[in-house]
Amino acid sequence: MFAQEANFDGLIGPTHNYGGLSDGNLASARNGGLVSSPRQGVLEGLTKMKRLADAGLVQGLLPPHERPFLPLLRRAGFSGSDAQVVEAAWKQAPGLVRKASSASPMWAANAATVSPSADTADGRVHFTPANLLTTLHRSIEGRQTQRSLSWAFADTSRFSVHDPLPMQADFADEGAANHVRLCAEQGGEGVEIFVYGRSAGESWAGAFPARQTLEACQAVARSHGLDPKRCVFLRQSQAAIDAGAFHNDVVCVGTRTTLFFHELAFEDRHGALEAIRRAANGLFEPVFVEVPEAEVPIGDAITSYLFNSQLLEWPGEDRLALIAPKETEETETTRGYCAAMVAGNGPIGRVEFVDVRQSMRNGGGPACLRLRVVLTPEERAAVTPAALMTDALHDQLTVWASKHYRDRLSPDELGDPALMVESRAALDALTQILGLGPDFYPFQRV
Ligand code: SUG
Repeated sequence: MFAQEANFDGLIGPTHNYGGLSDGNLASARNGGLVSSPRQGVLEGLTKMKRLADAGLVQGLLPPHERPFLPLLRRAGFSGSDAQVVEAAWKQAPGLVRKASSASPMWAANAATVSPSADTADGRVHFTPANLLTTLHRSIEGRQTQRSLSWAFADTSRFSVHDPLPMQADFADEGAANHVRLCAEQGGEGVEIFVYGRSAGESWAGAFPARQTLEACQAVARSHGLDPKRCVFLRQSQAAIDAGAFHNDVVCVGTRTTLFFHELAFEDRHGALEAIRRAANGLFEPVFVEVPEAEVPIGDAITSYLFNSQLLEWPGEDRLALIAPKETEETETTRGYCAAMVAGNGPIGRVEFVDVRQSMRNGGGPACLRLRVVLTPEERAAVTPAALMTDALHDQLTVWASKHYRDRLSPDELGDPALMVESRAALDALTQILGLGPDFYPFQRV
């Protein structure tokens, strides 16, 4: 059966800021406190989406979430009108307001783990929204993400949107950022690679948190109805996590038969590659493009985000294209590596650099911003049309963002109730543009 990969990008929300919220994410820590530009951020995202859509790729989007997230502040004991809640919380617990205000749902690679219909027992596309429980600011995403996915993939005869896994550390789950699918053809059966940092109950001595457990991966694989012999569970190396690879997609990306990864990505490198080969047996021969530490030190891989790129089958090109962040071009070792790689005759034939700096400063590259969903033509036709990018939607959203988004936002301004009012106006207008319905956001339900 023919199928094609679609990319659903998280539309960057009006409160995009640098809160310094993510332990183990070096960019987030380094840039905490900087002044952001929510408007520039959303426009960078829209430009990337348009670039892919213009090339003939299937491009979709997922709406931003409501921020500040008042239910969190109310649950923490703040009461009164919404403005009073924000004001009181800002006085007594400004850190909590910052966490309730992050635009982190933009990183759609963490929205869910997705299994295409060719891999699942019931022949539907399965989605498990990530619970993101390791960080408080992201732990509030799962339910709204489930709503977004149920909006975009509403046809339950073709799509199955699960509940997030239980909110307990044994089931820590960060979604597709720790998942790679390899296949001979997108529409054929594939090998699903799940990467975890720790096991449930294991004592963890790492410098930074391991955000994904083996048990979460296994639960997702089981509930998606995957064939156990086509699943691979790999342990991420502690060295990678300690160096700042808080998700596997900071050191690894794969498309079709190609796995592009850093030498230090996996704990047992040899065993990992052997396990992938075994799972692919009878389907395809995996092509491993391993980047040696001697050529690109892991520190450079992480600052440049070389691997946090979109590895795409580009219409009209016979080799894969790597859509990498500008920072990869600006880092000497990764620029050199890319130049040599495309000059060779390996599976990656072109590298294109895109500007997603607003997101990059929080540790989110081109690959973080998108959720990959492999769809047959029938499944694609069943996607809610407003979730798919068109020229008209791009133009409409550009005007919308220019009207509703601030050009500058400092983390010191997050306690301003006017920001909440502006953000809600933006989301109300977006609700109209995308036809999200009368009760998509919590503030619309009261
Ligand atoms: O979870 N940053 C995100 C970046 C997510 C990147 N996604 C993937 N690798 N797929 C995170 O650490 C920082 C927010 C702040 O500090 O304001 C943040 O949440």
